[in-house]
Amino acid sequence: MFDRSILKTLGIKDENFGSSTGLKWGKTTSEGVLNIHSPVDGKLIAKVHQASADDYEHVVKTAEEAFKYWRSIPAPKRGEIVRQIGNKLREFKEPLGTLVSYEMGKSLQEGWGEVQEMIDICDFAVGQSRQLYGFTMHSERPSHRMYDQYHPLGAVVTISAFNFPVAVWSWTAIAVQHILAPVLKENNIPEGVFSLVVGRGSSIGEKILNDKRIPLVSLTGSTRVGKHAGEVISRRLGKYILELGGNNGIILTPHTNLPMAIPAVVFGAVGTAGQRCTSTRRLIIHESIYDKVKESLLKAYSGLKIGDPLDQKNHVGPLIDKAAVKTFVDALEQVKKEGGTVISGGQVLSGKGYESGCYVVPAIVEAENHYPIVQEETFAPILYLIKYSGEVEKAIEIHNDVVQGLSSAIFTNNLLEAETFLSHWGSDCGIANVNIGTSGAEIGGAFGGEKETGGGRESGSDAWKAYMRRQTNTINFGKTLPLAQGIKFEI
Ligand code: UN1
Repeated sequence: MFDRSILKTLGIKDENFGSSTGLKWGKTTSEGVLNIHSPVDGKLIAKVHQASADDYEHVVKTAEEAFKYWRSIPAPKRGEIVRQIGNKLREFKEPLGTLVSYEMGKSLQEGWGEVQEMIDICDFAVGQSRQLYGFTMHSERPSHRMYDQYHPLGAVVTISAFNFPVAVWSWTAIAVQHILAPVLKENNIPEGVFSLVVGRGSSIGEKILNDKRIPLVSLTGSTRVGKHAGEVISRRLGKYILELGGNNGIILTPHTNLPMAIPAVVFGAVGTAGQRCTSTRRLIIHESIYDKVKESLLKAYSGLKIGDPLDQKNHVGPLIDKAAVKTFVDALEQVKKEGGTVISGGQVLSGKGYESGCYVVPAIVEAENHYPIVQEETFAPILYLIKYSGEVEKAIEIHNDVVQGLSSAIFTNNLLEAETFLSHWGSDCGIANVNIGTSGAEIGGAFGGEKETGGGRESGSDAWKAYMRRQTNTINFGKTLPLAQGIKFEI
């Protein structure tokens, strides 16, 4: 049961506006209203009036102005603001995580985990604010010094997806904007430093992609949307970071520690009801352990509790909406046509507790990697079991034989297999793990993937560099003007 007083705690009203520059909100009501229903119980959570083109213009102009102020603040002082934001998120972790769970349908544990991910990123950014290191280089010219610096880039837009409404670094949630407000106020941060626009992709989205005032767009979404965004932004030579679809696989070799692997596979496949970019979709199993793995998974799946994600006894909540349920059902129909066998789950649940029509029983399917549907990312809890024989190289070949390249894993206690998987002829993904699953990455590592996943790294490690403007500086502290490459130019 969702406690509606949480909405009040988070500043969510029955009707909300879709744009904000910090403390101030737009007032547009003419652009259509989004009725936000929970997939948990089908009830209306709140209404959001979409932002207009004028709202967008106002937000970007305000952000441009704010940037002039914000860039003049030393990085560690900017980091101090982020520290305060992290503390505010700590304060609101429970209600915000609960709202994420209710609005999106993921389990309460995962909802809270998502807010924890924001807090971790804040902590990371605070430290980073004192570590914007660049290289120093030796100049070929006498009495010259060279180094690089990282400067603020400008107004950056993050377009985020429904499955991680707050953690995939976004300020796009109305609740988050409200949580930040006191920090902005207490520190006299001008309007425009943290803004929000909720609007239609076809109007506001296109404006962002085409807007020369936005030097960088970081987008999490489908490959279809990402390809379009990449094309449009490239035309204006803007920068983008794309984190798109994954088709993540786990390899189980004969040297797998099964009691450890099975929970990792199940969490990867059914966590967030299979709606993470990092969800486990393909399990590539050595023939010698195939039957045992299949049996263990069937047993584990039969114990899964499906229902209200706010009730902590449940493992699996609803899909985001009925369209997602249809995609799940259609994919299972498709895989059967292509030769696959559904060996567990696949039903759409109805009756008490399932009134929203968004609950499904996670499915296990015996399939082959080359089936067209297996090659696609279906954003739903479907786990394909794929058999391999021979050495680990064969499993890696199957694993890499998809167009996506986000997350991957191998379970093995054999050093040679593990290292082969991580080698340059191993997994071709942005994330490759040994003895842990494909989902639930820590924020410290670079997050993103190769091939049709888009190539971007949206956070972690040195991903910060992409959000900054790099500058090479050469300083002449001599009294003559030697040219590089030994060129002589006398006047
Ligand atoms: C996503 O699904 O878009 O690794 C992001 C994970 C999370 C992030 C997922 N830390 O599963």
